[in-house]
Amino acid sequence: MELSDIRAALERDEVEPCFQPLVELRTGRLAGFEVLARWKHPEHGYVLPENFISLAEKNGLIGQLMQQVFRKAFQSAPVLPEPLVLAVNVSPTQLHHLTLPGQIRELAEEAGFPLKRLTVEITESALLYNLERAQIITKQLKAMGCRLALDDFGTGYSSLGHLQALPFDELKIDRSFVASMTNTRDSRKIVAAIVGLGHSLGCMTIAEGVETEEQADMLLWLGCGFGQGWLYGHPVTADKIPSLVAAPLRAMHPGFSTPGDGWGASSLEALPTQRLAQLQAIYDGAPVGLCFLDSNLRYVSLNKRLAEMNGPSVAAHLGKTPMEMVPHLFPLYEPYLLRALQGEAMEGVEVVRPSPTPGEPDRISLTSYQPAFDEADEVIGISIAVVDITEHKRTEEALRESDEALRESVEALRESDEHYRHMVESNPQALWVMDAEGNNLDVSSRWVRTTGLSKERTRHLGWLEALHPDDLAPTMKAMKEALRTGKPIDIEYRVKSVDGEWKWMRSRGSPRFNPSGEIIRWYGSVEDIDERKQMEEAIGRS
Ligand code: G
Ligand code: G
Ligand code: MN
Repeated sequence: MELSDIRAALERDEVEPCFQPLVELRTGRLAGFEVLARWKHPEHGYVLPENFISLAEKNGLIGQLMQQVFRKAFQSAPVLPEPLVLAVNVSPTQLHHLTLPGQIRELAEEAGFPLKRLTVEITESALLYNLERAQIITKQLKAMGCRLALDDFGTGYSSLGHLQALPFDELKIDRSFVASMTNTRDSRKIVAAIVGLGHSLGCMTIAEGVETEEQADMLLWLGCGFGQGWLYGHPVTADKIPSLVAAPLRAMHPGFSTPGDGWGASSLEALPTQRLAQLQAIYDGAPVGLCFLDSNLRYVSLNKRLAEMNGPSVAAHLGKTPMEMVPHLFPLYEPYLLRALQGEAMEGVEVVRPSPTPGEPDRISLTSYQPAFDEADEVIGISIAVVDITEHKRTEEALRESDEALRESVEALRESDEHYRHMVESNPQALWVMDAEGNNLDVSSRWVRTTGLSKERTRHLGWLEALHPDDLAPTMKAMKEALRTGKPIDIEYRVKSVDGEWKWMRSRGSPRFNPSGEIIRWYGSVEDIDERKQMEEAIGRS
């Protein structure tokens, strides 16, 4: 292109605006258009700005070019309903002319386009020549009601000083980052950082060059507000605006783009809407009441569980304060809320609150308060988790009670056991227990004292050791008979006592049966009948 060509183009009024949609990522709503200059060449068709803008800039024709583009753009105002905006580009060289704001105002007012719906895009390089003058001009633009956007952010100097020095409302993320974001971790990080920067400065973020659904998903996930690019539409001439404005909302996510290899490292990483759905499910399904209060103690979000605890619906809480929602409980919570607002985290705060149903016992809950901080370490809100531990407390109490009862009965048992033992030991008869096969299981200590045979030696058939050899066979016979028939035992035999004498004893016992009639145990006693025997013998002799 020659200088004469561009001059001729301007004279013939061949430079025109094209309009590219700006779209809100979360909703797909059309927010406005960026105005991009095109030279409608009689032979070459539409010529792109890269081929004529810098030439116009170098030759002092940019002002004239701007007038031609802006005037035509503003004339589209009638087909551009509220609140759609127009974003226009001004070249770095124009930011030196203190007349720029006045020119823009004149052009807009002439066409009846409201300045508050105009965004002026400035590239960072424009600020390098003369920051002071740029400050004056941008201040004026702001005073006129225009919004200011920093264009192609990330490619130029990206000086934070510029961001601070000029009153930007929007950051436009350069399309080079958007293009590589889905494949390159670093680009993704840069985009995330710019979005974060935008959030903390209170600037809207607009991603340029959005071409795929995958990019849009990721941008949304990173928190970027707006997008611009071929995915939403190429720059079009003014006559196409009405159909774009009338088009139905872009579905937020018309079918998920298949996550490519570039989408995170793990296939488990879900897409933003799925992620949100998952988080929401966790939030609502938690067996814990959860909410977030902003620094004015208004409910920003809460889960169903907490709404149930408080009574009113989730929606009824939003924007309200605990003082309004649970006035009777607020005095209990207030001290903790105030401390959390001071930045203190508290856990395990036990609160007793009256039951929502009258007549029911008090509810007991454990509450934790976690302050949320912004980048400047200021508390921006409080995250609260509430667990109802009433049932837990009740079972704990019941457990303690039953524990006590158990201890008491054990005590009683032990006592009765002692009574029993005492009874057994003081009994003049020796007591024994035997199984169904005739094995001795236990004897009282009187047997041990009488025979000198320990309990261990007495066990099984050990007791036979104490018997007089002559009495062994008849005793065994009688025992066998009793075991077979289940009839009571009643036998007499001599045992060798500790002092070496033979003593007559009488052993008697009876079986115990289980419910099906089988013998499970024999219980019996051995009685010293020696004196009686001797008397009988004496009588018999006399
Ligand atoms: O759409 P595209 O190829 O049209 O834009 C190329 C570059 O030209 C972009 O950086 C854009 O900011 C710039 N540009 C487009 N239209 C104008 C305009 O009207 N004035 C100025 N100064 N720059 C423009
Ligand atoms: O003002 P700025 O430099 O942002 O101008 C936008 C430029 O980006 C224009 O050249 C425009 O045609 C171009 N553009 C707009 N959308 C896309 C896109 O989705 N992909 C690519 N590669 N370029 C785009
Ligand atoms: Mn731009």
